[in-house]
Amino acid sequence: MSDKRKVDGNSKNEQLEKFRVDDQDKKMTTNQGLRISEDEFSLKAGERGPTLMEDFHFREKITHFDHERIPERVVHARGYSAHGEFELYESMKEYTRAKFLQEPGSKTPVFVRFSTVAGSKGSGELARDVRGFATKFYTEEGNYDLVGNNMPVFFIQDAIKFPDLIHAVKPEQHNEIPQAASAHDTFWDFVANNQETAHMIMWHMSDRAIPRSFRMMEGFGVHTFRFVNEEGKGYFVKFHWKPKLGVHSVVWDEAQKINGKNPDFHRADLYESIDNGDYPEFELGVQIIDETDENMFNFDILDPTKIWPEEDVPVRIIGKMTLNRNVDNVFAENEQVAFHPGHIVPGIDFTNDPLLQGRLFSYTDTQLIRLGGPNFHELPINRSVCPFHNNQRGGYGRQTINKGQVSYHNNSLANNTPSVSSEEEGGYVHYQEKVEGRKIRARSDSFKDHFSQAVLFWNSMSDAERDHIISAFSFELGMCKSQSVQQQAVNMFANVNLEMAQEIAANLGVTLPESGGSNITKCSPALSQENTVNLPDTRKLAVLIDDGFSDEVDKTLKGLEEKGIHIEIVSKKLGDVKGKNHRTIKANQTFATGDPVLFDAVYIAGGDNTDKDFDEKVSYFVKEAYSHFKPIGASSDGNRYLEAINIEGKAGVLSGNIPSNFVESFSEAIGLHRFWDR
Ligand code: HDE
Repeated sequence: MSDKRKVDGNSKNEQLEKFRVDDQDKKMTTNQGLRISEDEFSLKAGERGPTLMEDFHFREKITHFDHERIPERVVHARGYSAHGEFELYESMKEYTRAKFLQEPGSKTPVFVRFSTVAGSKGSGELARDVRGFATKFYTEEGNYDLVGNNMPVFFIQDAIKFPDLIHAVKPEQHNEIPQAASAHDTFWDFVANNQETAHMIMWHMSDRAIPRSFRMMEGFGVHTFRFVNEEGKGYFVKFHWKPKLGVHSVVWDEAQKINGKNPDFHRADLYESIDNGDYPEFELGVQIIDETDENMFNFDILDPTKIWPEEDVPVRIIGKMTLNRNVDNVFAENEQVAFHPGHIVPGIDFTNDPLLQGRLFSYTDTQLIRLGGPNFHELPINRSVCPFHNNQRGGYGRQTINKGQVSYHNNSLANNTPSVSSEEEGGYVHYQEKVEGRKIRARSDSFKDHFSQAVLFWNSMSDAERDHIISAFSFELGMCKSQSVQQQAVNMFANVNLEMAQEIAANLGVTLPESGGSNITKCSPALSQENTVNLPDTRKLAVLIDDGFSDEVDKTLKGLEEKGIHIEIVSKKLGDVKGKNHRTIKANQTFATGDPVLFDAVYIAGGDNTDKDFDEKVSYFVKEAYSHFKPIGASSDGNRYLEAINIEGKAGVLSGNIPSNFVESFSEAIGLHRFWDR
């Protein structure tokens, strides 16, 4: 394989560098390279006369502008990306021949795009929605794309229903309302009339649908894929991404407000973290099932509406992805990147999951319209880091200049090259699964249990998570106008849990279902966010401060910073705030820009002579943070605000009367994220 190149974590960056252009301090030219003498006035016949057709600079500038939009993605339009590297901890040689999974310590460049699904390109990022989590590994054997979501199951079992699902969730046809929301009649009508959605809807109504950060979500390949090893033996495999910071969410009231205060909340969080050197990290886990165990489970392992409970099939952590570089240009990279579950490498193969099979068609097809032709693989972000050679020629925007007269196979004029590779040389060989059957449009009986795992999910939730699910259903269905749709949905979810459905029905004022429920008692602790990793690192703390703050504030802030907490100083105006000891702290937010929903926690530093306006602003800030269950701390000066609104001593509320271990206890509280028992 002489034309293959050794890949390391930086290989893609080196390749992209050849395409990067810095316009700063350069002379302006046309696209043809002609220097331009004037860029403000079009060429006219007389100062007040008509513009002349011969103004090539005007024509080029306007024409390019007129054409600078491309169709947004039909789903996952709103997304944001970053570069990074994947490092393997443990060789997977026993299970797969994929080169990037052989050598512990080896590094592969990656590009990740996170997204919402339903909203258009400019929509708010805190929609209640599934998040896309798509990773492109630039391996020495070609690009491998793991195009997953932040939930491990999907709404439907067969790709032929995807247009129906998406038509139902997108804004309604007649009035294009609502944007980026599933809280409307057509979505819930689809749900109630397509009951395979039950399990995914439980995830969709859970806190997973409103993540605190892209850095704090899990990722899942969803489908069952196949690993194939050097001997040709196959294994079923599911892929997981586990965030080092744990899985955390916001609450719904907060999500709605963030969409107004900062609709770019998630992308800004990702961009700033990488910019600050707080590189997001995700560990890659695999669940592996031997082919001989295919039928050992009480669900079909090829059904994409089912998980393999982690307690039954453990997740083996095999490597870590670190996102360490922001994009240089969002259009060139985030918009033009083309993912495809069919971008595969030797050692990884598909299964007969009918959802996966359909995706294998859709992703190339969609790039043809979105990126304007068959040469999208030549765009810098999509290029593999190993060379590509074949007999494909022409098409819009072709960049490769293929030399020679031959563009067909077999040939004698070019020694029958480019030549195919044997399996030993790295040629992709499809797994020789034995298949036989009649042509039939039907679903296997093994795919027909839609509720058992929805029940498993419900059983695994903490009390707070259950409350949130009931509130989410009540909100979403409450936004529906059709009482029939509301009733159908409530009746459907009585199959998951009768009390849950009755509570939702009561909130909606529809008839309470009388029967339902399930006798399944199994639960999977791994599904609850209550059992996730809790760390204070990179959490954002708002410090509310005014002139005359006390010495203890300095010490506290220093201590919290050492714990990895990010501090923003919020005051009445920007600039210097003076402390008692003549020390100053710079306010970088005001009460107008720094809303409580944009922070993870609040610290009331206070001041020695605060006015009514400051007191009111602090009081609003603290009440809001309290209602969103966030940790709140106060200095000795700040205590009076806690007293005034009667929250002193409540869970997650720490007063400065215990300064000796305040930093320790407060940073621990910040790590705990939310205090539900208030
Ligand atoms: Fe996608 N999906 N999808 N999807 N999907 C697209 O491809 C499709 C599905 C996912 O950041 C589109 O390039 C069908 C499951 C992500 O660029 C499109 C079906 C999962 C992204 C498409 C599914 C996903 C997409 C739109 C039913 C999780 C964003 C733009 C069989 C495993 C990738 C594009 C990015 C994007 C089709 C179901 C994840 C139209 C037909 C299941 C993360 O091709």
